Amino acid sequence: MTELPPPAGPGAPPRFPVVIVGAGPAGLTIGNILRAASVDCLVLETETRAFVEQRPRAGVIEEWAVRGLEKRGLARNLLDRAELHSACEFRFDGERYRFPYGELTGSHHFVYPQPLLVTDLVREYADVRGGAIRFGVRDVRLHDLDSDRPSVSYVCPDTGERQVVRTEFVAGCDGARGVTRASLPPDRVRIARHDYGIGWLALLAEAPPSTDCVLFGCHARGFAGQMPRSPEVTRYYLQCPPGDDPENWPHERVWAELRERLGASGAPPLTEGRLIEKRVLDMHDYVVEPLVHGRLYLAGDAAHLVAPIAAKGMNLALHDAFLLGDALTDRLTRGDDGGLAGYARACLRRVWDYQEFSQWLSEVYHGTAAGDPFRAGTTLARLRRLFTSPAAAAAFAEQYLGTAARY
Ligand code: RFL
Repeated sequence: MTELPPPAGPGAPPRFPVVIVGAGPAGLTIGNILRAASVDCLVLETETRAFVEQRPRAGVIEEWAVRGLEKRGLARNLLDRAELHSACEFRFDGERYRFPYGELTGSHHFVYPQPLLVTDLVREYADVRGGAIRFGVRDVRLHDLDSDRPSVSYVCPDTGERQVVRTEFVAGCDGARGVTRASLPPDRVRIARHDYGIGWLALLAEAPPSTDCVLFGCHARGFAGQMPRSPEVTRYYLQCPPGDDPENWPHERVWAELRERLGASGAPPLTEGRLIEKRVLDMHDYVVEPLVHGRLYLAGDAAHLVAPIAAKGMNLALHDAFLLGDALTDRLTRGDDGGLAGYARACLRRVWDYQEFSQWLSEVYHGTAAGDPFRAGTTLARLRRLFTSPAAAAAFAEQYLGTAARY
């Protein structure tokens, strides 16, 4: 890890061409792209390195995103260790329907837990490519974004003193609860929001999965999902009221609901296990437009949140990061502004497409439990169409894998 360069003069603050706020998949990917081009940058992160390397999160990565990481030398461990998924299974009307999306598209999903990817990206950035990173910083603030001499300040965890860093560009990659989005002047941005009015109880069970693929149970009692994580640990989801208390879901109730909602003729029984994580996620989306203000460029969840319904958030974060990392590199090494000028537009086309797919899929998952017989009827028709119409199946597979030729 490189030390901060010495101040430009006695008492002058350090200067980095790019300051990246947030060490998640978006920020670390941008940092790695910049360091590969020998551009200096500083990553500021509020948590510790151990925390970001262990925070449980996503698992499903689309093939184009893996190829993007591979092209930038960031996918060695992922390609060695990730599981490949080429099918999922829907359960509705008491039956099982396997959907072989790999056969339809020739493409598959990679399943590689986000903490492992973050661990790989931190190591490559800090230990291999010599990138500067500060963990545990507090109270990050952005200054003079409208000028060509912006700066970022933070409270140093060691001294308790506020440090100022001069920069040319700020990458806001601090996720859904960060500070960079809040630095946008409210009269210059639009934040489009959607609330599904639905909660998911997210569970991790110490138990092997009951099938090798992802399961979606579309049931009148509510949605249930199973995502295999490893031979020992399985992620489950149960639809619940938004804001529900996880304490309302003791072990027996969880397993009874999972059995009911994922039940189907001929289905192997679920293997019960101790629940090691239990929290309620409220399903909502937002998109910030434009993603740019002065010298601040937002990327990943800081710029747009997509509920984990279709497993798209980290994929979009990586898409932004590839575009922004390359655009900043072009600007700082060749003076080429084209990538930065087109950044927001290029990101948002895929973002809105994925948001639309998440809404569509949400109705598939939750429509039968809406308490409205009309919605239940149209939802079941939508589900059946996936297994009776090759054109509908092909369209679903393309959106599920993000393989459209253009966005
Ligand atoms: P992150 O990963 O939230 O990283 C942001 C980082 O910024 C730090 N931070 C700050 N740093 C400095 N100053 C501040 N003021 C700061 N405030 C925050 C944070 O500590 C953190 O380290 O954002 P990024 O990089 O944009 O990445 C986004 C992804 O993490 C997210 O979209 C995915 O996890 C969403 N998601 C999934 N996406 C997929 O593509 N495939 C999946 O299978 C998938 N499954 C999921 C998911 C999200 C889930 N939850 C937790 C809602 C499953 C779940 C349960």
